[in-house]
Amino acid sequence: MMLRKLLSCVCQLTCAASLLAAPVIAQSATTFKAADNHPKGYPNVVAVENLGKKLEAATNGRLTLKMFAGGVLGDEKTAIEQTQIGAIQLLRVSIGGISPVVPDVNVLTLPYLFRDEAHMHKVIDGPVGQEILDKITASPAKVVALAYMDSGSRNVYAKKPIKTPADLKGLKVRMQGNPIFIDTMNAMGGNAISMPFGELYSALQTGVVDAAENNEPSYFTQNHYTVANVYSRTGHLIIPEVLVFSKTAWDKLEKVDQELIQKLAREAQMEQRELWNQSVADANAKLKEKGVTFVDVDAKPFVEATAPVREKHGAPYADMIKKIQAVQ
Ligand code: BDP
Repeated sequence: MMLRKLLSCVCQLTCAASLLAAPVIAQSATTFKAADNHPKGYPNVVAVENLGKKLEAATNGRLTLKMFAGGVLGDEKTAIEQTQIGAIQLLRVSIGGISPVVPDVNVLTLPYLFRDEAHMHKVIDGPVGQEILDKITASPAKVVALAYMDSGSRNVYAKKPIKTPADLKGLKVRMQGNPIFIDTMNAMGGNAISMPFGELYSALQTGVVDAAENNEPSYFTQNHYTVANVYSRTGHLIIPEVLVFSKTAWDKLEKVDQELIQKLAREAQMEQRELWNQSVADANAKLKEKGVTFVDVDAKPFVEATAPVREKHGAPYADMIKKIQAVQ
């Protein structure tokens, strides 16, 4: 009798202890580090922050996200390396930045590949876009590709209008570090120089480069318009961006959490599109106010000049290019 009482007492204590322990485990929160080289308020940053808020709400604070904006965790190359080793968990990066580690995405970095931005949206929102995300995930790059973000069209900016390839003659033009972009600018008539985004403002200011190219929100938020005030709409590159998760961290997550993050990332892709459109309109208006000159360009001579780049670098992706072109 005594023994039975003693046993039941021990059992009650153990049960009580495990009940006490349970909430402690459930409460142990995980905070993911998110990185972006754009500043707070930029559409991509806002969309990822909102993803974080939804994640926190859906998991009652068990999974949270801390955004490190403005490139504080390093330039894109460094941030990718940090994501690969798991020091950063969620990274928004240009396809131009990730292509050196995942050659398959180079298909999206070819000049004048998309007919226009609407074509690019159809591709990234549909099965071809998903196929490319899956290729990134299946590659040895150690990242899980979750979603795309819009980055509009890239146009050349300099101290003078660029209407034809001859206008680029002798100009040193900063490009992202990718052989396709270097070949593209050289074919367009300029002298391409690659350097990290964060170094570009002072390079323009000191004359290390004469020109660069980017979308309107980047041109505006980085203050590049103050040192190169003519924006010529060459539209040579329409390259989306990707949201990737560190594979090391991903593999440690429960399936249900992976599915939740995946779903929220797709929502972020759609939310960013709205924010992006607004941000392009705002940047255009503010740049006009600041006295920037916008130049409309007939792209035909640039399209023709870059044909050898599409032929050379597009050869390994002939099938994918056909699929992209077939998207209406
Ligand atoms: C911007 C991209 C950013 C790139 C930058 C660049 O959003 O990720 O780092 O261009 O030119 O449009 O490097």
